[in-house]
Amino acid sequence: MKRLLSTALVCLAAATATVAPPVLAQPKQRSAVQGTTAYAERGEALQMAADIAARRGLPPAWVEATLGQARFLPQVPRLMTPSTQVSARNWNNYRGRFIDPVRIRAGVRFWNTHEAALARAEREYGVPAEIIVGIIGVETVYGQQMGNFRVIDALATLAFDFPEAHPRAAARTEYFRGELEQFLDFTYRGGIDPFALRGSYAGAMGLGQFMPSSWAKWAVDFDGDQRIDLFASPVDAIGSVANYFIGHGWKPGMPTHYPVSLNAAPEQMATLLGPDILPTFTPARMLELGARVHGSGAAHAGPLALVELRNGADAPLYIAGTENFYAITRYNWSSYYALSVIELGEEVRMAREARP
Ligand SMILES: [Ca+2]
Repeated sequence: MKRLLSTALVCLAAATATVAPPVLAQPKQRSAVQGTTAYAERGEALQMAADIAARRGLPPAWVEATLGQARFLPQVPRLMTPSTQVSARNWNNYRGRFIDPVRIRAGVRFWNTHEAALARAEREYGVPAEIIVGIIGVETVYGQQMGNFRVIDALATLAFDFPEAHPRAAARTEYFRGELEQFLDFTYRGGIDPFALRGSYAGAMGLGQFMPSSWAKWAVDFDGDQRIDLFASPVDAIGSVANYFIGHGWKPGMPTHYPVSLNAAPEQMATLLGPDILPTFTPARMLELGARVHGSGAAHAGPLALVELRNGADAPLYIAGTENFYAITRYNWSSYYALSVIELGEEVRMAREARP
C-alpha cells in the first residue's frame, strides 16, 4: 500500500522511529513551524472537510472540527522530496538494512508466538508464513517501529502541503487527499479517536503499515474479536497481510523467483529488461534471449521477469521473478523491497529450524 511512494524512500517507513516525533506545543516564535499551525486556518482544508462530509455522509461539524485540528508537520514534506543526489542502487546495502541478527531474532520470536495464526493464514489464504513474517519484519520490526507521527497530521500535511518540487506532486496530492478521506471515514465509523492513531510520515499504520485505503479494503478481523486492530492485534495484522496479497494476485504454491544465468547480447538484455519487474517471458523465450532459468524454473508455467538488482559499482544481481515476486511489489513498488521481504522470511525460517 505504500507502492506509490518513491522507491528511493521505501526504507523510510521502517526508519520513522528514528525520526523525532513532532513537537506539537513548541513555545515562542518557532511555534508556527513546529507543527502548531492547525488546518482550521486553511480555507481549502475546510472546503475539503465539507466535501468529504457530503460524499461520505459524515457529520459536517465532526469532519470540520477533526480536520481543523490537524497540524502541519514541517518535516513531512522534506521526507517526501526526492533526494537530489543520484545514489547508485545497491542491493547489498539495502539488504543489510533489513536483514540482521536483531531483526531475525525478533522474527523467530514473532513466528513462535503467532505460529498458529501464521499456519491458519497459510492454510486459508495460501500465503506462506515466511512471506508474512518477512513483510511485518521489514515494515516495523514486528511492531517495534510503527511510526510516531499522528496519522491525521501526516495525511493533512501531505494532502495540503505536498512539496511542489516533487515530479509527481499533483498525482501524489490527489492520492493523499483520498487517503485522508478514507482515514476520516474509517475512524468515524469505527468509533476510533482520529488523534490517537500514530504511523509513518506517509500515514501508514500498524504492524503491516497499511495506508487507510488498504485498511478499508483489505484488513480483516483474524482473531475473532469482531473488530479490526492492526496496531494491537498481531493476529489481525497477519490475516490482513495475507488478504492483501490474495487481493493483489498472489498465487498459492508458486515460488517467488528462480536463479538465472546470463549470456545475452546488449540488444537481448534491452529486450529482457524492457518490461522491468512485470512478468512477461516464458522460460523458453528467456533462453532464446540469452537468460537461462535454473532449477524448477526451467519448467515454470507462466510469465517471468528478468529482475536486475544493482550493486553500486559491482555486478548486478539477476533473478527470474514470478507473478508472486510481482505481487510482493504491490505492497511496495520496489524489487529491492520484495527481495528483502523474501530473504528476511527465509532467514527467520532457517533460524527457527536450526533450533532444537
Ligand atoms: Ca480482531
